[in-house]
Amino acid sequence: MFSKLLIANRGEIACRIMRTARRLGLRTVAVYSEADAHALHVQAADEAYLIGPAPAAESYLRAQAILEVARRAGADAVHPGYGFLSENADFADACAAAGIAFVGPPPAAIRAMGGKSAAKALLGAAGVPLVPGYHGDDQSDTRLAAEAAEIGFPVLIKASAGGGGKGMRVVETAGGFADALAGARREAMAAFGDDVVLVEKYLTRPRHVEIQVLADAHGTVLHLFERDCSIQRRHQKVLEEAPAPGLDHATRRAMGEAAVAAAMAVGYVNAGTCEFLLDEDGRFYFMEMNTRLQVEHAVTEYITGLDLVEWQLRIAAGEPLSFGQDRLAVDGHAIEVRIYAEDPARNFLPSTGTLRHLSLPAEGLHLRLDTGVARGDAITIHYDPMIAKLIVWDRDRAAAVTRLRRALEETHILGVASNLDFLSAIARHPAFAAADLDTRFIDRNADALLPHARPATDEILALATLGILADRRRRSAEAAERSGDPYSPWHLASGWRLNDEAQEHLTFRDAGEEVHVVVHYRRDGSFRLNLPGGALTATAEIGEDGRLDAELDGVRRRATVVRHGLDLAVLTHGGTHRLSLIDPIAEAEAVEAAGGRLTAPMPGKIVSVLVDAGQVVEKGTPMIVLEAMKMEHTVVAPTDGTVTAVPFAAGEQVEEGVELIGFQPV
Ligand code: MV4
Repeated sequence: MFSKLLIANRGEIACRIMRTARRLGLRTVAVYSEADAHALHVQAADEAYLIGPAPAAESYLRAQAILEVARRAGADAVHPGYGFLSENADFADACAAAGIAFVGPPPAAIRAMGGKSAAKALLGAAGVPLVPGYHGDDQSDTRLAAEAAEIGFPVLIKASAGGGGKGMRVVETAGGFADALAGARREAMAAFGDDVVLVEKYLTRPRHVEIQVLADAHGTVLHLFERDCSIQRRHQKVLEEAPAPGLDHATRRAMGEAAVAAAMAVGYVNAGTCEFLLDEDGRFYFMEMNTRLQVEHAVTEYITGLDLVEWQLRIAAGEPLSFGQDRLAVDGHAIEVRIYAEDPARNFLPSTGTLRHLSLPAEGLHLRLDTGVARGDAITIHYDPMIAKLIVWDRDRAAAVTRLRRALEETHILGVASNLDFLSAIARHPAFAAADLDTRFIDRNADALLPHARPATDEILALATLGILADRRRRSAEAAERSGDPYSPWHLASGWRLNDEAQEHLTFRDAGEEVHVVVHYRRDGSFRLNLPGGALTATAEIGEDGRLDAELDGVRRRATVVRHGLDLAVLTHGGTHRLSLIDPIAEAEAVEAAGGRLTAPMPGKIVSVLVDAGQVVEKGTPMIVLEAMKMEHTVVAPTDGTVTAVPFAAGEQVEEGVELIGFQPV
């Protein structure tokens, strides 16, 4: 076995590989870009080496720089993970030339599987079932048109060098073939510099079912059963599961044997995946082979009990597999979802920002989290916006689906947009529960899965309001503690007013509309909330982490209410609802953040002071509560900055235009 492993990757896969490497007693070497200087994978490694600026082409794709680190560190093996250099045969060759083991397949196998046409020609000869079609060298228009007519419409034109759907064209009739061929060639040339195409019978409702193979260097080739990855969006996998629901034993065995035959035909060694299309009639067809460990390998690990990275390392170190096909069996059901920083409401645009809030469910026998980020980390444009993979396992699919739903309810992310609500909608959808799967699942159920700007319910509005009130009360109590005069009535965030019933008007912007909530403060510390749909009596307490414990007309409710500036997020088991506070003070010209002057826009009385001079505050931190126009207004920090002066105490009158708080933006 190796003694020191360099992981030529980042994020969750690097952390995951290091976890196994450490367990096997290997020392680990990380490489990182400037953007990843504080990343988890750098912290997790025994040694870490900077290899360049953030762009992958200047860091994680720099084969020579990585090999130089391997030499300097004295690594005897390199694991490429997935993506980056993982299917780069030249890099695998360079490792071998440097006397460093490449934890992956032989370069010849990578090259053989690199092009669809050559792969299909090779595997077809080995008896692997292929979609009826043409993948020959004669690329003339007439030959391709004739082959399409022979296959029968609809046909699919695919780029041989392609992947991820680029250069694909569905052709319904002979009349459309010439234009579609020209378009597919143009796109293939632009994307891959290669416009060789193949033509296949178009399967209208296939499932994507792939087989994990594991082959050692001594001629043993096994399959570790299948994964169903049909739930994809624009050829990006969203949810994967093992085993494939409803796959009968005969098909499982036949598909596994086909994958083993494919691996043998290319002299495969190490972990790899054969992708198949499973048609509605139960027939399956080879699509392509991935010569690397896949993102979704964890579901296979769960149902087989194997650590695939461990066996990758052992195989690369020359060890034989210590078990045969007969020792492998499917145990239970596992489902993985990929949590991405992308915004479903903006057509899944990648979302960049800082992970201000990242709460993930507890791991255990039934739940695994592979992540490479922590709260406070930045999600940038430089790399794929993966936040974490959440994997659940149970004895059968129904139980696993239940666990998935619960786990997603307990996952909360703020600071970047995420696809969490989209994943929850899939997990809760009846078609998913019924395993009504095919590669058009998302398209078919888009209306139920994709977000619509749903207005907040009265309950959500109440929770948002109570989050604000309880947080203010908490901060006032802390200020009272600090003031040395804890019993001053001015530290009560009770909305108390002289000769007037204590009340406050809050206006929210929700789903594009203004919504009003009137708060009546009650002497017993409870609140009466007038909401759009009616009134209710409520009490609430909130912790520093935003966890709210509320009672609405006697019914207990838990939520997390997180605020940044005027933006609020109410996180409940039903998902995350975002809305923002419209505060006349915060929105009026009163807050002159540019000059750092926070002045009173009108005469008023200081109700409570929530910060101290010298305190460093984040944007949005409530700093002072002013009563004006018979309403309370909270002045918040307009940017990150430092409180430089607190000229007034609770209870004091202030004239229009006086500076309420000395504030120095960062
Ligand atoms: C197909 C197909 C239907 N019929 N081939 C998508 C990209 C590449 N992996 C191959 N793909 C497909 N090939 C024939 N003859 C449908 C797809 C396809 C697909 C396949 C698997 C998972 C998701 C998909 C989404 C769209 C289309």
